[in-house]
Amino acid sequence: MTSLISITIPQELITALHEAKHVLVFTGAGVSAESGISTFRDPLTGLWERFDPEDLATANGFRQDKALVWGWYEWRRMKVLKARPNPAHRAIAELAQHVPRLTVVTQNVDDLHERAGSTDVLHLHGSLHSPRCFACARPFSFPPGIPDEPEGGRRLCPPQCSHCGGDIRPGVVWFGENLPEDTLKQAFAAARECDLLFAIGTSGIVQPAARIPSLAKKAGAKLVQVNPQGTPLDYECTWSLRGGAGKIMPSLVQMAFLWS
Ligand code: BJW
Ligand code: ZN
Repeated sequence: MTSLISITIPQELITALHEAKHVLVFTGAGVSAESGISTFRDPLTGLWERFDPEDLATANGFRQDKALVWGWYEWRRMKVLKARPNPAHRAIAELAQHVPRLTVVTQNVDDLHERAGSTDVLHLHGSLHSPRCFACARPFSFPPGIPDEPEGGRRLCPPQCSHCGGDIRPGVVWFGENLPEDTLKQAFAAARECDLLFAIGTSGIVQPAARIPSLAKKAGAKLVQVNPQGTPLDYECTWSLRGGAGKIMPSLVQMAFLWS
């Protein structure tokens, strides 16, 4: 855990955390921002400020220019392989040790939650580390090591499937594609069952993942948002904690469980 930081956490939230039977932690790109991984929509630094999602994050974009898309994802995979979990990822893993049940549902395609010690993480938008064949969907294994890609990526032909010769695609969910059915079902079930939901570092606008906080609220859960900026979730949250997740989450866990 990091050193003690003075952040105001409402006592009612600490009480809700002590009483919670099932905590759902719903994360987005902002939880990895302090590990040096870019978010998508932050002004100036977000990926969609510099890159066009139509070209890079759709199946059509891949069909039109496979080398552009593959090279971009290899650059992003390299960034993640070089990154380390930050205090927010570690505090979430720690929190799981103190509550009866905790489910992590992430929209992120990195593995920083797992590397911080969280288990059974539900990845709604797939993973940079699980590529598969674009034609026959068989999984592909990356060779060991960290690719060395220039900033923004370079054109790079995707590898070929050893079974059918098809092109290998990134294992992420692009716009217009369905989310992994079983994972989505489990995430929606957790939303209906939890009594406290943390929405951490997400703009909360990409569907169907964005339904998760409101599903939880409708089922009676209290919602907490951790984000330096306002989002549409502000209107649904019981508590909105403004600031970076890497400061707020460790403080919260310390106050709730490590000081008593
Ligand atoms: C911090 C911080 C710190 C910063 N601490 N916080 C019109 C209306 C409604 C829906 C649609 C529509 N048009 C199209 C759709 C559907 C579409 C959609 O929702 N689009 C919206 C943009 C409108 N959804 C889909 O297409 C989904 N599929 C689907 O619906 O299938 C059915 C269908 C079939 C056929 C046709 C149409 C539909 C699939 C969505 C897949 C999303 N994929 C991406 C890319 C993944 C691969 C990759 O990584 O490249 O997933 S897009 C991108 O957004 C990525 C993220 O997971 C996702 C969510 O973003 P996230 O995590 O919230 O990041 P940001 O950047 O938005 O926010 C970061 C936040 O962190 C900010 O609030 C910061 O303030 C905060 N922050 N620093 C805490 N230190
Ligand atoms: Zn194949």
